[in-house]
This record gives sequence, structure tokens and C-alpha cells, in this order.
Amino acid sequence: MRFLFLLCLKILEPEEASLLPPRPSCSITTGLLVTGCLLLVLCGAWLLGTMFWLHGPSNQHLIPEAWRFDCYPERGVVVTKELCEARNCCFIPASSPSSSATRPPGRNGIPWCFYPLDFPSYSLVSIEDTSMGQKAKLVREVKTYYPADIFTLELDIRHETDTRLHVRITDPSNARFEVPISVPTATKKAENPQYTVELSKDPFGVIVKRRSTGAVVLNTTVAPLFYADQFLQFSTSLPSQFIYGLGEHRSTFLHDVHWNTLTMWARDVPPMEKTNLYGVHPFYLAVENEGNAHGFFFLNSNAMDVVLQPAPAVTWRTIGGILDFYVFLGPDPGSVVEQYVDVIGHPAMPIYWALGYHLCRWGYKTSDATWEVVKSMRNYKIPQDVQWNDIDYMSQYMDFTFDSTNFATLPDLVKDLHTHNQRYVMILDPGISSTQPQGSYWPYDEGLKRGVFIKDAEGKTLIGKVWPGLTAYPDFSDNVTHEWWYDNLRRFHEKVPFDGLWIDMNEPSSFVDGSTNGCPSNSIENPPYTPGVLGGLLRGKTVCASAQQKQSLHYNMHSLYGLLEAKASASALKRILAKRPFVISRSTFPSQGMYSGHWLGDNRSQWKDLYTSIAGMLTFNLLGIPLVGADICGFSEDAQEELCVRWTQLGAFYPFTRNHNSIDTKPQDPTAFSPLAQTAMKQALLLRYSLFPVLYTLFHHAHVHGHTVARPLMFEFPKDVKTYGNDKQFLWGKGLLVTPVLEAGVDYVNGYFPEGLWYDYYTGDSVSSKGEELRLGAPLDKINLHLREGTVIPTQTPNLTLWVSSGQPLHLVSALSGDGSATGDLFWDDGETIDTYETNQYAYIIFNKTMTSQVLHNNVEASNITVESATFYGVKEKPSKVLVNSKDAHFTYRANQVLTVDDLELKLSQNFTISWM
Ligand code: MIG
Repeated sequence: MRFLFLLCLKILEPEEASLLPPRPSCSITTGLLVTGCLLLVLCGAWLLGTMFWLHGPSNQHLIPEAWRFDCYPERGVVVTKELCEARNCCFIPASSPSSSATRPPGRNGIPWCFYPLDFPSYSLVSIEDTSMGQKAKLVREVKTYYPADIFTLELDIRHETDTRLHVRITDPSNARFEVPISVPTATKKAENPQYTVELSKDPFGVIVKRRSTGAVVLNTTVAPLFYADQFLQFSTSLPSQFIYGLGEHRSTFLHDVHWNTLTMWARDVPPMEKTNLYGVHPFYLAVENEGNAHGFFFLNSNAMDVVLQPAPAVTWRTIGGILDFYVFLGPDPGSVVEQYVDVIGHPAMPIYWALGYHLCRWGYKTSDATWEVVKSMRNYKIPQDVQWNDIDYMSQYMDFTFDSTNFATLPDLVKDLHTHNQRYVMILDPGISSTQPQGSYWPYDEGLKRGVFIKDAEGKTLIGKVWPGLTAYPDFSDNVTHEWWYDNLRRFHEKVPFDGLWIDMNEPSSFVDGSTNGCPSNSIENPPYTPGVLGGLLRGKTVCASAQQKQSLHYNMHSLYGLLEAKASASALKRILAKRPFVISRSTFPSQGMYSGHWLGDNRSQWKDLYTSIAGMLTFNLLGIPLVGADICGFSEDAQEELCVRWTQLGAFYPFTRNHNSIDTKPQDPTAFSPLAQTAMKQALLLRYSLFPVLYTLFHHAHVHGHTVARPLMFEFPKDVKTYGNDKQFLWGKGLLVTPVLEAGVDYVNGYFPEGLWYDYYTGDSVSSKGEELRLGAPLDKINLHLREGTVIPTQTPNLTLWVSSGQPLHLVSALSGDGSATGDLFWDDGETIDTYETNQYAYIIFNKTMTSQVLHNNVEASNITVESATFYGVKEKPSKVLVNSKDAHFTYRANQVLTVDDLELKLSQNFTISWM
């Protein structure tokens, strides 16, 4: 099978392609030959060789269905032979049932109209070496079927690092829109690149291989290159069907490559499959057959389709900007993510309480009602760090106001939270009410004065509609707007001393399409090709594509709105609070992690949504936004008790853990349920709080090294194919495995355990897995947790807030590997000062071997933290003696090979050793 793919690929190689006749002939022989190719799958590779020689140049008809690249992607058109041939493409109704009449050809099925191998593309006409690699000139002779081809292009290949290749294709005679995020500028060509780059001249193409294995990680010769003003397209083969990333979409973690079109264009819509959602992330991670991984980042913000097909191959089809992409060579999945975030920016280190439990809902009718919930959480002694308010707190849903009747006590509530070491976060929507009497609403008056709002095509303030009625939209691509946003926040903070911000509706969302005056009719609003955006129009539920922003047309800037709002919000919070800013954003774009976290939007209180939240969480970790979680217990619909318990258990392991609920649904905070359910939820949250040192340290590694926090099993076991599709379990870091219950009415769960020793977190019982599925007991009050051999984690006695928890003594838990070793670490600082790592105000301790602690860095008073106890899982024989810093110590040993040493009172700030004999 693999051999066949290689040969089919071979057919597409440029030398052969250039021999083909200039006009496509999609005649009857095509059918025969296609059948021939299918036959070959059955009859073996030597036949293919024979066919190849026999049929020579006419073998373009051998293009197997999986390798047909769509020549007619337009939706809502029934593609006929005539329409197709007018594009000089091949028309062959596909054979398989997946292309039946119910699916219009060209959409999510085998394309009936596809490019012949000799479809005109660009050719490379000159090339020169540069200090970073090569520059070349590309020329197209024949125009495409889209207007405004750019016939001459410049190709710039930069060998930026040994694991990072950067390719840009630009129009040398006209500047085009480029995404305004800052990327590293390399100045020296990589010396030992892990990749090779080959260029095909005619047709032009880039082929990137992994040097060590020869694996083809990129090959753009598989389909023609398009570079028209509003239609830019290229395709590449993929080395396997294992591809991840490409947010934001509702799907399994591992993408389906069977004619799966993922459209990207920020959109306010409750998550559903095959629909563009809130954020845009044109990045994928792919696995090669040897278990190596690489990444691909297309730095482009225009509306686009990403088409996956079973060849396997991917097509990038965008309607603006330039072609600017990166290839990351990994070779393991974790390093791919590191290399990606080196380009887009590392995620911020969160303020400590960001990792506590957050409680929210839409529909607390008053500040007192909000306060009641906080009080009853305290009464029931359920951990809670942060209380939130949704739009209910505002006066007529206007930003920077609060309802002086129903939320009169809001300032008092916030003060009360602060005296209990708790925090307050409230929502802000971007739409600013434009209809208040002049002089009565500062944000709008001042915004007009400073010219901060997005303009329509004629240069007038564009008016849309959101919760407060008619609204104008701040243009966050303008620094003047950042200053105005800051001024608003500062003024409001004097009234309500909030601690963080929830930025919603920032796709940006509007209840009218375009504007209250509609949108002009032109090629920006109705491009020659519109990607598969929900509703079919760029302006659907947002502002006009032709609207004007400081940096460019909304057409180009649309999907950057959430990123730029988060940037403005984070910088304002830093100035107001002088602490690490806490921002959670609905719309996101690459580099968002530097400014905010993300929640997965308007899910439902259903078991299916519980399950898909894992894929969402893992995908955003891979996209450099580790501070992510779904609405625990579900946003819309009433949450059933059992679901809410299971969701709280899983949610306790979301990096960002917030229970949020829609208006007019039953309360679903932990206090709303039976004592049994409450206890189970409380236990799950206490468990999370006890693991705070682990989580905090993982965020440190995310911030400094670009590691994932919630991590798919395949990241740690990339050679184990059985982990590739697993999105029902995940790890925290390298060694804490979470196996949640995802269905109703069960008291067990099946979980996959990659080969090795695993320890039950609670008991220390070990299981040695050959790489198998195990059935685990899971009564309602339990979430299964396992430690991977070789892991040490620092835990703490939990309390009701992280402020209290984080002062408690540590308990070290070591899961020994077969040879008796284990490693772990701890990052510690004051939890809120900005840039503690960068300015050396932290402690960093590693734990290794059978247990020595090594204080690698100690620039804060971590000395007031002590290590109280250490537990070792997998101590094969009962020790006769345990030594702590060479002194005899008291210990207990259990038959399941668990050794515990108590009453240690070791100072964390000093190296220590625990050993036994
Ligand atoms: O049009 O602020 O996703 O979390 O509760 C709905 C009300 C606006 C959408 C958010 C949701 C929030 C809701 N918002």
C-alpha cells in the first residue's frame, strides 16, 4: 500500500509532469486507467511499474481519487462537465458512495472536477543564493480562472534554525497585507538543518524532506499554485493521515482526512462540527511513519479553507495576504510545539489564582444573588478562587457601567472577595453603545473624539448591534484605541476593583450582518471565491469585510480582532494592577497565549460535549494557548447532576477551570446539587488544589520552553500508534495520567496505558502495561489518576483558596521506574509579580534519583515552604532503614510497595537527600 502511494506520487513528480501534453485530455481512457490504478492496489506494485511504462506520458489519468485536487471548490454550484472544462479541468463523477448526489460535487467529497497534471502553474525562472538560503523568481504564463493573477512572484527561502524553515512568496511589485504579529528575525543561516529543500522548476514546487529519514514533510508539486489577488492556493502531500491542530473547530483531536474541509474565519456560533468557530489557527502537527513529528504554520489571517483529503494531502486556500509559512522539524511532537511558539510567542505565566476554581453564570439577577453563591460555597467549604459576572452586572449591557439597582452592592461584593483572598472577573464585550445622549456615556463620546472606532467603507463610524443595542466597534489595530481602552478600564476600576477580564463577542460579533446600513457590493464583500464560512457571507454575524481599520481592511483584520483586544486588555491590566494580567478571550489567533487564555465557548450540558472538551483543550495546548477549558457542566441546557459531577472531575484537570452556565437554565454550581454530588465535586476540586505545585510548574515550562500543560498521550508516546487517536485521556506534563468517565450510568472506565509501569495515584498500586486497555473502577466520587513510572510530583495540602493552599507544606510523591529512579521539579515564586523568571525572582528545585532535591535557583523566600512528607511508589522491598540527610528517619511501608516518610520538616530552600537500605 505504501509502495503504491510512493509510485502514485512518483507519477506526479515534476520531470514527468513537464513531459505531459499542454492540454488536458480527460477522455475515455481515463476511466480505464483509473480502474487500472485501483486494480493495482489489489494486484501489486510490479503491475503499476508495467502500466507506468506502457502508458508513459498519458498517465495523468492515473490520478487516483484520493489524489484529485478540487478545481471547482465553489459552494452552491452544481458542477457540470461544461463548467469544469471551462476551467480546463478534468470532469469525472467519482465512483465511491461518498460522492453521491446528496453531496454537491466539490464540497466535502471526492471532487468531480479536478486539476489535470499539466494544469498551468508557476515556473521558477531564476534563483540566487542569499545569506539565509535562496531567493527565486516565479512566473506564471497562463492566467487562471480567477481575476487578478499576480504573474511574477518572489520566493524567499530562509533556513532560520536547524529545525525551522521559513518560506515566503510575495508580490515584488506591490505590497500586500501581512499579519501584524512579530516573528523572530534570523540573521544566520542554519548550519546543520534537519531538513533538505528541493525546488521543482516547472511546475514550480517546494519539497522539504527530513534529512535523517528522507521522509517528505512538504511537497507542493502535487497541485498547481494559485496566487491571484483574492485567491491564493497551494497543496502539499502529508506523510501520514495523522494530523492535529487547525483550530478552532469542533472535532476529534486527530483530524479526519477524508475530504474534510476546515474553514477558518472568526465566528460567533455555538461549537458544531465542520463549521468555522471563534478562533483561527492555521497550524498543524503531523506524524511521519517513523513516529517523528513536524509542524506547519501558515501565517495568514484571511478567510480560508483547509482541505484534508485521504491521499493524504492538504490544500490551503485563502483569499488574501501573502503566502508565508514555516516548517518545524521537531522531531518529537513536544519540540514541534516549542518551535511553533518560538515563532508566535510563548504563553504568559499566569497569575497563581488563574489556576483556581472559577464560578460564573449568565443570569445572576443581582450582585446579592452572586454573593449568595460565593457565601454558600464558603459554607460548604468548597474551594473557589474567583467569582465572575456576565453581562447582567452592566447597566443596559453597556461596558464600563454597572447596574446601580440590581448590582448596587457589586463594589462590596468585590471587597468581600478580596478579604477572603478571592478574586473578581467581569465580562466586557467590544461593542460600545452609540445611542446614549451626548455627554452621558464617556466611553462612546471619548471614543468618537479620539477616533477609535472601526469605520465603514465611506469613512463613517460603522454601527452594528449587540446587547446594548446599536454599537460602534473599537479598532484595536490602532494604539490610540489601546490608550482609550486603558482609560476606560482605569476609570471603571476605581468603582469596581476587578482583578481580571473576560473578553467575549470579539469575533467581533454583531446581531446584524455587516452594519445597520448593510455593506457595499464589491469584491471585498463578495470575493470571487468565498471559503466555506457559515452562512456563506464574510459579513455574517459580524461587521462588513469592507470596514476600515487603522492597519487594513476588516477583510484582512477580521480574525485578529480577539488577539488585538486581548493585547490591549492585558497591557491595560498590567498598568492598572501592576500584576500578571488575567484575560480570557473567546476569539483567538496565533500568539494569543502571550496575552490571554481561552474558553471553548457555548457548549451544551451533554455527555458528548464533555467528551469533545478534551480534544478542544488538547488542541489549544498544541496551539500555544495552554490556559484553556470548557464551560464545566455545560453552558446551554440544564445540567443533570451525574453529568455535572463527572464534568467537575474532568474540569478539575482543565488548565483553566470554570463552571459557567447560560441564562434561564437551572443553577449548576456545586452547591446546587445533592450532598453526595457536592462532596464528589468538592473532592475533585480539593484534588486540583493539592496538585497546584505541579500545575504551576507546568505553566512555568509552558512560558519558558513552550511545553504543553494538558498533554495528549501521543506527545509522550509518539511511537505508540495506539495513542494517536486517544482523546479520552490526557496527561498533565509527562507523567500524571487522567482517565475521566465520559458516559452516564457507569462505575468503571476503560483507559489505555502505554507500555510501562503505572501507579494508581491514590493507593500506589502498580500495574505493568504492555500497551493495553485496562478497566478501572470509577464510582461517582472518583476520577482515575495514574502516575507514570519515573515521575516525581510535588503536592500540597489543599485549602479553599490557592492563597492558603500555596503556603502549605509539600508532599512529594515519587513513582519509581523499574530501575528505581524518578525525576520531577518545582517552580516557585510569589505567584503574581510580572516576569519573575526573567528578573530572577524565583526558586527552582529538581528532584531526582531515589530522592535528592537540588535547589538550582533560589531567589525568593521559598524557605518558608517545607517538605512534610515523601511517598515512594514501587519500593520493591521493605527497607530496614530510611535516612534523611544521613539521619535515621521514621517510615512506614505497605505491602503494595509503598514507602512513606513523614514528619520531615525539610526546608525546600536547602538540598536534601532521602535514601533507604
Ligand atoms: O450572545 O454574555 O459565549 O459565555 O455567557 C451571548 C452572555 C453572549 C456568549 C458567551 C457566553 C456568555 C454570553 N455571551
